Amino acid sequence: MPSPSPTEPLGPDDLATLREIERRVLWLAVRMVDHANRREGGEVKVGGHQASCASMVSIMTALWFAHIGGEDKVAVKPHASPLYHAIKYLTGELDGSYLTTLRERGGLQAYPSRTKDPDVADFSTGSVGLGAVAPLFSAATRRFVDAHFDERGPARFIATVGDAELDEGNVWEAIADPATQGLSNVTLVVDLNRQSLDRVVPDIQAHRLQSFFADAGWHVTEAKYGHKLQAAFAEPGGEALRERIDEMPNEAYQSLFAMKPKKMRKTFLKGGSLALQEWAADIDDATLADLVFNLGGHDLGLLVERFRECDAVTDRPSVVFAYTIKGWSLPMAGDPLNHAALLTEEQIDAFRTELGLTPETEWDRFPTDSAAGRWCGEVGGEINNEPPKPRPTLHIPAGVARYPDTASVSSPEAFGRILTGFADVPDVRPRLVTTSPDVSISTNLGGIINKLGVFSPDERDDHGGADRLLRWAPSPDGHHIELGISEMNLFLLLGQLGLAHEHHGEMLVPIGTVYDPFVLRGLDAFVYSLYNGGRFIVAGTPSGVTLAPEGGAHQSTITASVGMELPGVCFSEPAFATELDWILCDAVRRLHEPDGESAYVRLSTRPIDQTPFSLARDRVGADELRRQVLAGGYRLRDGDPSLPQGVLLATSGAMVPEALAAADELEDEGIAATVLMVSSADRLYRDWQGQVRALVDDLSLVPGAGHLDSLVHADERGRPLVSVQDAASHSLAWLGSALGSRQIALGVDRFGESGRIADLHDITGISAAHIVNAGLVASGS
Ligand SMILES: Cc1ncc(C[n+]2csc(CCOP(=O)(O)OP(=O)(O)O)c2C)c(N)n1
Ligand SMILES: [Mg+2]
Repeated sequence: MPSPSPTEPLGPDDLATLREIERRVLWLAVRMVDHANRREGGEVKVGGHQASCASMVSIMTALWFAHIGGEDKVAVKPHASPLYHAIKYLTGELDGSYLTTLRERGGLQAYPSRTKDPDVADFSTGSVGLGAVAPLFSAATRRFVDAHFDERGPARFIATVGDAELDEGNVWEAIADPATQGLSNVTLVVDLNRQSLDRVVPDIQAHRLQSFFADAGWHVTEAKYGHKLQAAFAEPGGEALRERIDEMPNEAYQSLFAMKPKKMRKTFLKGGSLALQEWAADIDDATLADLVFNLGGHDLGLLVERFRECDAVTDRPSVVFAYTIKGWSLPMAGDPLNHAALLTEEQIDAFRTELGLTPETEWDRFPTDSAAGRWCGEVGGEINNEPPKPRPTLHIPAGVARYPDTASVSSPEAFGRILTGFADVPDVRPRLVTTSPDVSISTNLGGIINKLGVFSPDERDDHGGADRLLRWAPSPDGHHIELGISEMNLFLLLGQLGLAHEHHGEMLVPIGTVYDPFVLRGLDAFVYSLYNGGRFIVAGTPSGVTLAPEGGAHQSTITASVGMELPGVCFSEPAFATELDWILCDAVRRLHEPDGESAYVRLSTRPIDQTPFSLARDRVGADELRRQVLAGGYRLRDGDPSLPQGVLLATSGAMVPEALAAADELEDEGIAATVLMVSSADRLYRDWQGQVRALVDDLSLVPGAGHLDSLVHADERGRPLVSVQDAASHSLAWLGSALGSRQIALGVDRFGESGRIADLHDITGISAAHIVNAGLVASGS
């Protein structure tokens, strides 16, 4: 903070300057939204949230201009993004030309975006509840980085949160998790305006929310009554005023804002105690209104006091419940339907005039020689805006584990072995961090946990029995962060671990595991973390109906499509140990590359005979096979070239045995069957799409041949195709289009149930017999 120092109380002059800045921040934010909605040529409503901005303007002014600095990181409430840009503009960190580009192509994004806004937000926000806890996971990441690398300077992690965001369960999952305990550098500031999108929340039960935080071990404080109200309470008879305000239902209190002072007085006093009437007798209407509306969330001095109080707490995170007014100080204040309301042109003119601005000066910064201008300049200089240094280049071998060529191995088993192999790679070991929502052992993290240990900020005892195979003695040296059963927490943590380089200056290699069906349980956090630019690896294990006895609740089907369709992550579904090894080593390498991305591997507990893979390697050589695996596919079995008729079978992951068995049977019927192994449908699809899109963009280009094409020999071209995957049939159903072949797509398009593998393959139509029949139908036999 520039002036005064963090320990000095704010004097009257400071507060006056801060109030001037607060008013200008609100003006710029409101005018930005107003301008966006009055731009020429708009074909749809542009939108924006002036009331949500007004609600939070005091909190954000107090934070930026009198509290944060240096390395601090803040998540901004989604609908307050114009305030953020207004602040960045006033401090000189954003060029003025952007102010008229809100919600426009190449301009300021509707909601704070790390990756697309020019004044890079620390955290993207938009899906309510996620930004609310992202700083908590960033602080957990900082704690890990500090424990494993040189300790960096202090940093505070702050979330500014709409009160309705606390309806989202992920907030409570996050604060309850042991992995987020004790993070005293975290402060969550709740903008308690008792309004959400559609309504005044009838009974916000702030006290219940506060006790949730307190029960989770947080320091809880309030900015409820402003200094004026507090002074009034202390006067003789003032207690009656407090009683009246406290007892009023939210809706009744909110309705006062729309009233003229005289009517407000009448309504407020009606139903109040005799003592209240007596106390109010000497107070004029305007003063009474000023008092009744003097909430702590708009008292800059009080807010700063609360933030400092939170800083002084050294053993747990803090939350400030700041009582605010949605639409504060604007004509729409407190209106239940103000969420998307916009000021009229006349109201904008009046606001501009109130600030002494004109249409010519309305976008100006403060003069640099004014108190407000100096303060803004100092804040801009104080905040660390350095771009992060490039990620370090990690030297990763092609593979880190070896398997007997003919053994039967499941992909999760291989996964466990490969992870322990990473612990021997010098560039990976110090940066490796594994995490799992209470499924570490069943997802094969036991080996790496034994090798590198469990992380905790302090040394803890291993309470396991002496005969336990697993070493579980948490310490600051450990590399595994165990979470409670919350897939939202898993993906939020992975996302923040995957931003360690940008937020904390040290790159990590985060690897998470989750039962594949429950990827969907954390999907919004998965999307969020990718949208933020986080880089991490996640294994969905085990997956599919091949997990036969476990039944429908644990059998994933649509996750393969989800993995393929999500941007920012490369999805793979390998079957063989070495195939997975190459893919994971490549995935770690892709984490640091400038155009890199995250990775998602879908695994199956079914042991798979490795012989076909060894044969493929012998046919084309290890280097070439690896190139093909990483390009998305390879030939696992060649069809008999002497047969006149043939089909192509394409498969992924655990369906290899059925595909190979069906191929043998089809050849017995006189139909040549080539088996294409799709190691990454995502890579193959992107490659094909890339070719097609380039042509669509530029008709003069000569069509190229993609990797998929290169897998099909000249004499096989045009042959019908049968795809089969232990996942929704749709996920590979595009292959026929890409190859120009007729296709029958087999897959799991219903919920599963318990049984043996053969039963489940039979029930869902993906058995070898189904593949054979599909081959016969496709080839017209
Ligand atoms: C996950 C999600 N669900 C729904 C929405 C739509 N939405 C946008 S704002 C809002 C209410 C926000 O209320 P609050 O957080 O209290 O913010 P404020 O009152 O300050 O505007 C909702 C439901 C969203 N952005 N994200
Ligand atoms: Mg609200």
